[in-house]
Amino acid sequence: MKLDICFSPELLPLYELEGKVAVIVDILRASSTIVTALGEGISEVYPVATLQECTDLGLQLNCITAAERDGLPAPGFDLGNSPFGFLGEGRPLAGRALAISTTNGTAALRRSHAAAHIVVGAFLNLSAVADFARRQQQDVLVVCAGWKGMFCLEDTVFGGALAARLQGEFDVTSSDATLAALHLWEQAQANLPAYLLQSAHVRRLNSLEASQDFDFCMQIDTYARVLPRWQHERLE
Ligand code: 3SL
Repeated sequence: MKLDICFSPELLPLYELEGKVAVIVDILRASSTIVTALGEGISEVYPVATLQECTDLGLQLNCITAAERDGLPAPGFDLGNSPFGFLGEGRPLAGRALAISTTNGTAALRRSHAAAHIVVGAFLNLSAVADFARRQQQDVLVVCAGWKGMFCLEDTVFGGALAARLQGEFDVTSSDATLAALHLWEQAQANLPAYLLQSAHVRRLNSLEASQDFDFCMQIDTYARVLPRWQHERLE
């Protein structure tokens, strides 16, 4: 089995997804937020591409709606794209469904539909993703959501962390993308927050006063058993 990394959804047409496990990653912040939502008791997540779909689903299902555009909460929805929206004393949103639309993360998910299995990965659930990959015994493609089609450091470092976990069981050396991600992870692992503080999206988040989200998203395995998995047209 092989683990490969697609640095941006724009590169997806170059990859085969059929018969593979696709791991969708948007560390800052969509995949971290979705993992947190399910970890805090949200019953199921409907990732949608457009704001209109998000509004419509909210009405149709009477569910929580969350939406972000350009890093800011989109007006007219219950929540933005912060994992802190799902945290709180007594898990106030537990049992509710969620419709969510974000700039890059949910779009990357929708574009990976041809894969045999689609799961959502973040540092917060690294072990759950690695365990699932081991159980499936199929090739893995890490799909980095990036930023508006461009490379993102934090998503790629996650790919390196997953490759490091699966080294020995998966071929992680035959793709230059995976080799590069492994090298980045080697640099980053001693102090992940310090390393990723230099990334462009952190600067965007800082300027949007969302830097507490950054610290939260850097935690490894806070939700080690939570694996958002695409089934029946939703993540559960
Ligand atoms: O693009 C996305 O999907 C978001 O995760 C970006 S942000 O972190 O909400 O700015």
